[in-house]
Amino acid sequence: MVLSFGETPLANALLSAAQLDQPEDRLPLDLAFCPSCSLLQILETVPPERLFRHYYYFSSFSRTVLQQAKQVATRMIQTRNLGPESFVIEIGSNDGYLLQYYRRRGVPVLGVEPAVNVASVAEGERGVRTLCEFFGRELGQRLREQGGLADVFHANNVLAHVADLNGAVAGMRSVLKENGVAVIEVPYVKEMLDRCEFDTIYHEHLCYFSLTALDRLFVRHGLVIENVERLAIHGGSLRLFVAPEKSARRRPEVAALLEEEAVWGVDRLEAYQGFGGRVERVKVRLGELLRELVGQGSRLVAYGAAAKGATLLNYCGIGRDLIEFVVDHTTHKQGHYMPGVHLPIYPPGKLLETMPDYAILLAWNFIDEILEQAAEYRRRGGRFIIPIPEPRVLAR
Ligand code: DWN
Repeated sequence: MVLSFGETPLANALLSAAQLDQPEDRLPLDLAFCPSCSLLQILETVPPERLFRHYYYFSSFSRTVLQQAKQVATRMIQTRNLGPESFVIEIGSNDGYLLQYYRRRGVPVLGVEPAVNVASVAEGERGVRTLCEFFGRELGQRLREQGGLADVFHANNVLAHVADLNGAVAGMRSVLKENGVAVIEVPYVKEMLDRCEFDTIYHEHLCYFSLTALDRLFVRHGLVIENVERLAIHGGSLRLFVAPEKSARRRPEVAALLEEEAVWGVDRLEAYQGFGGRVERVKVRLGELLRELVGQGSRLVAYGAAAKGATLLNYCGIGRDLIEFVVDHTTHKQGHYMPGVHLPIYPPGKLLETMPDYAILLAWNFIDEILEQAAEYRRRGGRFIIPIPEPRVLAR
């Protein structure tokens, strides 16, 4: 055990007004390290049907995400010389935020997205053919039998959500062409530890990956990580290029990062044991800061009804005694309430309407994009509070 959050509500289980006075499920959220496979993981597996069949997270609500998606699609089209004869699959394809860029260039695509409400946006608004299913060994085999082998297979911020990791990776191997490549993005555990990003821990995220743990996972299924890149997105991520072992050509960057991980002790419990203490210090310091401001008569709100925001607010005990409401530009979230703390979610316009003194930035991973959008709020004297790694009030 590395850190226990106790029993917490599901981070994306936003509530309607009618649900506020009904009992709310809380489940154990405990972070543990496995010494045999070097995987940091939570101990509770919530059935995926419950977490992902109806989903409030739409990737296209972030310009940063869209920019990065367009960039990688353009790069893969060029470097793999993709065209009308090619085929690109994405699992966790969400609202078509990535596959739309392949489709616009005439490359046949297939999305796999279990959330019914999100898959319908991909199909309805972006014309991206989407299977509304969970991806795994069985679907991978079925797609192979149907002849749909992929030149490129994307999985962005998906693997951490998959309970049957081995089944998903076996499925990936099934649908990849022999000279195909899987491009996989995952939040990087080293960034989470170093920047104390404890709010990214919630029931959807079963695993917190290192390259070492992923290397062991892929090798088990005849896949080789041939390249790895560090990305800034989502608080620091890895982008892996994974190919069937026969065609894979491993670049030195992979060995270099594996070596770096061995140096900091990725496969030893000691590397993770200090994390809990640092999280506790952030929790105390953030509570002190917010209470001090409210004690001075300041009014506080939150910005970004992010899943990570639910972990932060609930674990730090930050509720309506300190925060009046949350603003978020995801239309599907507006009018709902944050799980556990029951903070109402309004459109960002509410900020200027009410001009609270401070806004705690729950979606800190999009700080540039959000500060730009909130320029008028800041011009009028509103100030942002950045909660991690060290709670601080942003200078005007
Ligand atoms: O892995 C996951 C990541 C990729 O996305 C999923 N498990 C769920 C989700 O996590 P999250 O909800 O913490 O993600 P975000 O994208 O960091 O949440 C940002 C929130 O802020 C969204 O609700 C949208 C909102 N937002 C906004 O109001 N204005 C975002 C931007 C960029 C903005 O300008």
